Amino acid sequence: MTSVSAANADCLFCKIVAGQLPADVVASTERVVAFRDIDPKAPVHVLVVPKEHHGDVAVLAAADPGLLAEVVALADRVAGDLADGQFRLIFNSGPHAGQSVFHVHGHVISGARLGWTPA
Ligand code: IU
Repeated sequence: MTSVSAANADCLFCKIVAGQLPADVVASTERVVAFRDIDPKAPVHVLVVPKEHHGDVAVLAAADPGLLAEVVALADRVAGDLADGQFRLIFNSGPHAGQSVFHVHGHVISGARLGWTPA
């Protein structure tokens, strides 16, 4: 788990939230933004990100469970807007689980009938 702060100068997703790096934004709320993954693994592959910096989903859940609920709600909205409303929501947590950006993000995977081969 990593520490919480409003923004992290070295964080890629903080820079996207701040508009300092481009992203294909598909939806946003006051506290959450959703943008397309640059390396999509499904017809719909969107990252849903709290604007505030939290390192991973467990840190976010402990610090602000309401914000985690807002992340899930925006994931549901995106899957409904861009696909049939059915989706997988993945939070890679830690490098061994595949996390490479240490600003919590939910992968919304949708738009296809999904297999189940996570390992
Ligand atoms: P991960 O769960 O931390 O591995 O997910 C990070 C994702 O961020 C990964 O799927 C990348 O393709 C994606 N991404 C992005 O959308 N835009 C970027 O500029 C970079 C990574 I770097």
